[in-house]
Amino acid sequence: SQSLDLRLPTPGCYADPVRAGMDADAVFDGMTEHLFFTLGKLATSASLRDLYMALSFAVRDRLMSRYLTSQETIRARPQKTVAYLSAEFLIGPQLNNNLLNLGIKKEAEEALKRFGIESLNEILEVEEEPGLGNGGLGRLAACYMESLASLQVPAVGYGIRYEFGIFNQLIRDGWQVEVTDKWLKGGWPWELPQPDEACLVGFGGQTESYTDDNGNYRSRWIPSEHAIGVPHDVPVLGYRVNSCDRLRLWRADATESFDFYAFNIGDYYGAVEEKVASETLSKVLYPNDGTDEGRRLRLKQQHFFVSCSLQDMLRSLEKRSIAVEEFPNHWTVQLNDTHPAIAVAELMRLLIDQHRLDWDKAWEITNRSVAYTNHTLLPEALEKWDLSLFKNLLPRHLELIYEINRRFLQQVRLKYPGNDLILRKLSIIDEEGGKAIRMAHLATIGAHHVNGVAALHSDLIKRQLLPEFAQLWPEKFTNVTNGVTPRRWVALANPELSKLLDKEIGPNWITNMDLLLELEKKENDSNFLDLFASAKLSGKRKLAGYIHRQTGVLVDPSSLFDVQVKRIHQYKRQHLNALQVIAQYLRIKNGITKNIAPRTVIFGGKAAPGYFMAKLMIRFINGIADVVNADPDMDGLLRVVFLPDYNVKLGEQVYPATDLSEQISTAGKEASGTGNMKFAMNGALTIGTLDGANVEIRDRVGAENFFLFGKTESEIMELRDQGYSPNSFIAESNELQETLKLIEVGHFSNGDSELFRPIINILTGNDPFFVMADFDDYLRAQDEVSKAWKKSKKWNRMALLNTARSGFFSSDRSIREYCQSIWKVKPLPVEISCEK
Ligand code: TH1
Repeated sequence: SQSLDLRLPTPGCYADPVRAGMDADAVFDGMTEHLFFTLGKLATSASLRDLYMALSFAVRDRLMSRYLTSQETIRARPQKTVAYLSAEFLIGPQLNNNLLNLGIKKEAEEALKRFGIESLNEILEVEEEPGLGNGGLGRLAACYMESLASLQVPAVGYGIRYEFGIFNQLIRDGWQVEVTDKWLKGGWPWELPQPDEACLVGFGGQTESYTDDNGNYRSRWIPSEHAIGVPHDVPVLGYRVNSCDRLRLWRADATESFDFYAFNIGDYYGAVEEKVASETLSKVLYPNDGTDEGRRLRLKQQHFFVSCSLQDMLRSLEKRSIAVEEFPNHWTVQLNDTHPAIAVAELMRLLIDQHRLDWDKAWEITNRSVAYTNHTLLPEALEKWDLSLFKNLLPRHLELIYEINRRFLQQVRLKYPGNDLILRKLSIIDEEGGKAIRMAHLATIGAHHVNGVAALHSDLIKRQLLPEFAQLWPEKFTNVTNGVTPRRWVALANPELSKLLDKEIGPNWITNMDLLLELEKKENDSNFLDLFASAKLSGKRKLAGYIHRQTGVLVDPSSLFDVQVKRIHQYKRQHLNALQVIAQYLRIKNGITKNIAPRTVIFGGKAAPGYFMAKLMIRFINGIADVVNADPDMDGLLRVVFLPDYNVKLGEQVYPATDLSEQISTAGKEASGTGNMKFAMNGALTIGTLDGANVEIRDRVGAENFFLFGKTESEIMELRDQGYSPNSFIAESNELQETLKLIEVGHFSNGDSELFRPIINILTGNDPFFVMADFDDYLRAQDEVSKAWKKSKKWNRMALLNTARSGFFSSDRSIREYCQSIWKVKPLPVEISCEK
């Protein structure tokens, strides 16, 4: 073994300096080697894509010593690791982020020059982003992984390697068209498949009872089918640290043994079918953001990745000969919404059926390990599984859930004797209508902490969503306000602003966003305000170019860029914004232009393919855009743009270019929002309701630097309880009447008065999201915006104060809070001994 050791790198030094040097020469050599040996290309005939691949492999090589040393450090040091379980990780493009966090952007640019590439952007352009998430929930998971690594906290993100992520969106004749997202075509250089760490997962079949060797009654599960989960690992490097955590995404494979059996009995096609069925498991992401479809394949996906992940955690203990009873000291398992909530039952099953623990011990371990984050109060988003479907797919889990529920309700009975109503309200089983499993109840009972994602939201969880649970376990409920990573959303997305910040306050803001407060001193410094504004203008010029290339619309970078980018949903009220645009259009048509600021109103976002109203809202916005942009009366005053295919990459262009951030959801409906934070950091002012994290953004940046409008959550509730009638609000507003009239006569649909009828009907019918109730106040706030825009120095000061006071919304702060109050984990610095 002595001679073998000599051939291995020394511990803490896995870097081969020849292959992984950090200077431009080494990066160039790495690229040349990868072109030749990995890609089979000559440098002379390499395409942009070849160069992207070569640079990515070269950068990946340079992560490897940090990645392997980090994994080895975590393995060797008995310290708690975070397991972040999420059905979505919307990680975005990887190359630029890894260059930034490694600190070799300049070197890469230098190396590219030798291939005749003048700008790194040319290469970044060709990167496919993995769309493994719908929106905020998936992006939050990605920001949290980046912050965990940057804070040097040992962590694994566990999820699914969907073969097809969120669809690509085309706009045809104003309608959304969905196109499959083939992100893996041509190979994705950032993943490391680990087939030797595959896990087996069962589905279906039945349970049977038996007596074990000690004479105890037990249940065992005989699944009728299996799938294999193959981990595909993505290194997640922290910012300028050695810590490199792991995102472990499971791909579903068919099981070989079943194939063999079928071959022997001659059922070749049957075998292939089962293989196809199990590979379907990780085939596609469900494109619903905040609506639950209750589909069997979705539950299968959830159990698949949760089971693989828990087996992986248990195996990590076994490998180190750590007793399974120690699980809570080594793993803290965070459930990102209820999508992985089956973990409560699956961990119990693994502990009881496979590791032979008794119920009480298994429950103690489960409860000490698991915590649950709720991300929505919308009833249509709360996961409920039809009991017969659940039993059919996971019969053993159903038995365990019944027992969890029985013991829990026993406890409740002791506390509230004779109160059957409260039992019905708290039960995991929903008995109303067809019986169903309420996943939020399972998660809440199984977890040691339940948190919401903004102060208001966490409060509403206690008051409205789970009041009986909050009364039973007040200490369990807490808040961790969301955050976003300043590395991607400022340092990488906004190089102009970053340069200015570096110059003014030094580079440490990137890891300590509270330092931005020093900018407050500059609020009256005209020189500095001009520099701040020109950084913004440069972002707007770039976006204007992109808009022209994508949509053919010419927009004026000196106009107010008024932006709403997020999933299209009625509760987010893109139609409220659209109505406001029509009102402005009418004013201009009527020659009332005195108080109007020149605006470019920009929309972007995808609608769930089955969500008719959301898709119609996209058509509606495009109908308005067509009319407005073709009307010479609007020149220099109003432009409307719908940006197709909004995703992480496009977000990186949009946030730095925005003056006004639209955060206009019905109060009480948006749990937090995270786009709102990205805008504020980049110096946009917010027009918004008192909803989600808007409340805290306004508190931090100052009410005078925020355009507030709309009914509060309690006013909305009151209105609803009184029997809300939108028509009473319409009756009081001439502008609203004129606006609705113009839509009804088909002004934005080539004279077709039917096309947008469903929008009119819903707004004048029961208007579930109180658009009519908030319209006038919204218009008033928009007038305030226009007025403020015209005093450009004042605007720039307000914008600067938004950036200066946005530090709280760094995901570093959120992650520190999770670490201290929920996970009880500490950083574990990683040492690399052989690098300079
Ligand atoms: C979002 C919330 O709507 C948003 O307010 C919040 O900022 C974000 O999560 C992060 O906390 C949600 N996304 C989903 C997606 C699905 C189901 C529920 C939610 S809640 C699929």
